Amino acid sequence: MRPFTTETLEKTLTEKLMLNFSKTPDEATDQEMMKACALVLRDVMAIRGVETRKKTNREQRKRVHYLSMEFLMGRSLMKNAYNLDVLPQLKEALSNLGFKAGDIFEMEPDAALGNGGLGRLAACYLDSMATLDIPATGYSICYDLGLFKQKIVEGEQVELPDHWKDLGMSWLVPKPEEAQEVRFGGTLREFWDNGRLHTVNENATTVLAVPCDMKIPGFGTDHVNTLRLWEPRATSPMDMSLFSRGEYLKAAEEEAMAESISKVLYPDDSHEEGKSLRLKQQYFFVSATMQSITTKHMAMYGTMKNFHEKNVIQINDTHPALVIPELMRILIDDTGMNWDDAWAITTQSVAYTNHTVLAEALERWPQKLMEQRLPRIWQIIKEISARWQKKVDEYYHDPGKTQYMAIVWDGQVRMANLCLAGSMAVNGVSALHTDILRNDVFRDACQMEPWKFKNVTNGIDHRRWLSEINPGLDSLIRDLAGGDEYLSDAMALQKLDSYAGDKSVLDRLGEIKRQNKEAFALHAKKTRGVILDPNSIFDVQVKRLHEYKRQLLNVLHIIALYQRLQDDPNAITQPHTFLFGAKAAPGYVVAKRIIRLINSLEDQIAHDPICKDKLQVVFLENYRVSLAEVLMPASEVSQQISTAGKEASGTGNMKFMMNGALTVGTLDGANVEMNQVLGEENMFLFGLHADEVQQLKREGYVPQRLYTQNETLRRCVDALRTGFRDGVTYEDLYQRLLFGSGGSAADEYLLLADFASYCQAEQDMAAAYMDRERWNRMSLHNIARSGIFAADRSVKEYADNIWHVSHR
Ligand code: 26V
Repeated sequence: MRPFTTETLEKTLTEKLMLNFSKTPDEATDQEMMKACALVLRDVMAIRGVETRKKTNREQRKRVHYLSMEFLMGRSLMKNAYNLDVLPQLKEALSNLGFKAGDIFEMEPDAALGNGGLGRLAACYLDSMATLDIPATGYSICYDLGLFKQKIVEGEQVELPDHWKDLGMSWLVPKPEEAQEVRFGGTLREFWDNGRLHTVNENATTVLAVPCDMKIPGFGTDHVNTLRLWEPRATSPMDMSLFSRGEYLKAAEEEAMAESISKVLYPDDSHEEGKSLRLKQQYFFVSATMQSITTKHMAMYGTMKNFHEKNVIQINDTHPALVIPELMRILIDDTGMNWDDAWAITTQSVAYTNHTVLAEALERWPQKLMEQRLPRIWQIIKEISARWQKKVDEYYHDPGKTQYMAIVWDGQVRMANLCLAGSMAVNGVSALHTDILRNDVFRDACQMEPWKFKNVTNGIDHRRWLSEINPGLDSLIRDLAGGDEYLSDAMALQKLDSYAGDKSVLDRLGEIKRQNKEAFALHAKKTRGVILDPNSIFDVQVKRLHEYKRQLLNVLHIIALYQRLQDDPNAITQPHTFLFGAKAAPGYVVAKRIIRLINSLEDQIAHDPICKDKLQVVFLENYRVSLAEVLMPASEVSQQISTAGKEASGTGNMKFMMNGALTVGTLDGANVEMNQVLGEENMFLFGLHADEVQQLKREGYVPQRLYTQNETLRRCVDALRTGFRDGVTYEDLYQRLLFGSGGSAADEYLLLADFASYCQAEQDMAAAYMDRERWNRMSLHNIARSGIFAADRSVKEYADNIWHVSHR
């Protein structure tokens, strides 16, 4: 049911402004109006949230608890208005009150509580879970600072703090009455009572965890779920005895210590560092969450014996893996259960999703740190580890396997192995990735317990990533594919396929893209002062900067094009704009050098008259959800060029496809499944396959050989040494490609091996682009077949195959 008409919305907004800011609409600022909008929608969601909870309780439904260190939510105003079915009414009401809807939406800061794909996936799944009427709650940390803001200063990345809460707080409701106490450190005391050994954690430092809830409305339903973000507080706001003794600073210390836990989101998603504060973050949110869940369960059922029948704990990578020992602790210490019963319940409640096979991102914690910070948890992990080791040993009788699968080994706690032991399900995020987990990374565990291993290919919120951000395309789809059916059934997009021969439809599709490109060009001019040419191909690579994602391969190809232009100014007939957006982890030196290089190349090309109207490179500063929302609809080429076997899935690839961009890509992650639905003729594939990559590495890969043999390749790799007009040279990157550096092999990610094939794919793509009708037809097929990548499909698979919860 639509909660407002334009008129009632106008009236309610006016009242909100009055009550909260003592202003009439003509006095209110855009900021105040943005907050008023949030408050008004929040009220509706609050009421529906209560109804949802009551209904779930009444029906005693099983609940999903989605634990993630990251939820990359982006903005919420347009999204919530859309899902509550009042977006047009809101736009009109704002306009009637003298505001521009676009300006109001722009006021909202992104809630950037995530690094990249893993965090954005969690946000998309929240939307689908609510839409499918699944009783689900997301849990994370209410970071003060989200992912850093990126500035480019003299070609280099500079990180600035992201104070998102100043305005972003509007959606959050603190629930101090549901606070939990989390205990760190202290000592253990054991005693016998009633024939049972009891353990108590004494002299621990306690931190209060206060929930801040954000409501998540579904689309086409009144169902409203919750995202619960925990905020730490010192247990006593200030130690008054210290205070009265005049030790003011010491008193403030405890408070500062507690609150440091949620100060900042870790901005490195590539290298595990074993930092103590991150472990604190993990246990803080995991313990608060498990206590909150179990308390509610007990209140409702009065027993923990049926916990696994009424709850499922989904963990987003290993970051929340401490739920396993924490649930054991609660069951044993707080409810007096024996080990075996507690273990049976735990291992039927927890499900683990793996999101990477990169060894350097695998979480390991020093045993010492665990022991000191979480003594009781450490004790339980030791016991889990010993029992798991025994089981593995009895199954394999192979010391090599026992070591490989060990949870505690060599002074370290290996979180992935803890998850394998303690979960009922383990899933990869694309068919290829799951294959690699089954046959390689988790091979031994999979042989022992094959039923645990599942695949759920990732998906995206197609309402946000298509309908909401690309109104032109949305209206074309409504005209061709049965109105708004596709919003709740993304497979309805397939109906577009039957218009492949309809010239007028193809022209209209081309025209929509053209308009979106112009809109993006305007945006780029306003925000960055760069002039883009809408007649050129918009060829885009936006994602975190990682060597395995191979932004450097893209750069090498652009250098090759540039050098070709030097030799023959007429070599390029089709103007080409290469757009990049990427944040590098602040400590990832090589990634930052690649950003520097892209900026050098941008500058070089911009200042070379030969390139005018032919070639342009643009590095888009501060790539984030809200920038992706204007960029995706305008993109024509999607660069998905990771070394095969390295990208678990990719989800940007799906956003591009849904908006009609064509993919230049390797057979990696979800590109493989994309290729299955599209056929070779609707994308531009290149490069080694995952098994070929492995084989080449086994045989001994010698990039220098390719460098010597391929003249084009040699010339552009050499350009790294000489550098560009800004005087910056890239000897370090040259060395890394040809000889290796910093402990990594020469050309670790096989850029040189895939170079020739990549250039060919780019050439094929540019040729296809010249035939507008053919291109638009390919684009139409991409949109038509993207339905499978809707998050609704993924979430249904989780619900049916892993969670066993009912859904719409
Ligand atoms: C790892 C680490 C390790 C160091 C500490 C901080 C930190 C934060 C995040 C991560 C996660 C890395 C894994 C990840 O983001 N994987 C991506 O997951 C996407 C969703 O499944 C998938 O599409 C991408 O291919 C995959 O790279």
